[in-house]
Amino acid sequence: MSLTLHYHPLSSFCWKALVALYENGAPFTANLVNLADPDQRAALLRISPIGRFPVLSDEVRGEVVPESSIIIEYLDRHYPGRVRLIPEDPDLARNTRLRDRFIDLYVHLQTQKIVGDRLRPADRKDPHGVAEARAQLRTSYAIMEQQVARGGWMMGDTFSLADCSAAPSLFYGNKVEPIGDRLPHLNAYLERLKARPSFARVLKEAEPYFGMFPEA
Ligand SMILES: N[C@@H](CCC(=O)N[C@@H](CS)C(=O)NCC(=O)O)C(=O)O
Repeated sequence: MSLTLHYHPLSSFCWKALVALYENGAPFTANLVNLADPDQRAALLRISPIGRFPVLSDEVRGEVVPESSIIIEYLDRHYPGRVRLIPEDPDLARNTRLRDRFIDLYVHLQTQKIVGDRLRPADRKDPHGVAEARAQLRTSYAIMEQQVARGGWMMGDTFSLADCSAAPSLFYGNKVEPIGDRLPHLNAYLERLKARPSFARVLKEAEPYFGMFPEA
């Protein structure tokens, strides 16, 4: 098989790539990387020196593709499948990428900050950074509430890159900073994402690992 996704089933950025792969339908091999294992970490570092996942390797084209958004761009261009995740129209494509950036920077990374803080030793916590991340999440949720008020997907009727980003970001975001009852459109959007077969599959596959998630 040409494509291999190096990933971990609890990693939110890996979920984003997995949603895209399941939407797209391209066959791939999943290589679960345990970063706590020095050999597996070293193997990941050899193909991607930043040492983060997801990373997609493509034997046929001789490419190694890091970064979840870039993996989705790559799939859409070189392995276009059932669902196109980046619109053909250049302006719509730009706006889809803009939403993806917004979600990664202002939801996904803020959530990662809060989760990461839970893993720090008791004397190395960053309460100020966590408070900032929570405030950013609240602001981002309010903006997204407007963006999804009309129903459907992030860019309208068509599922896209922006929904691949939103699914893991909102799922984990809601765990660490609950969306709450005052944002009904965003809650409904998260429920639609969870019911989408690609993301439902990702969640199902992650279930055995949920015990590893650091609760507060
Ligand atoms: N910007 C990257 C972020 C990737 C990332 O932060 N991945 C996390 C898992 S969700 C990771 O590899 N963490 C391992 C570590 O920090 O050692 C992307 O979009 O793929």
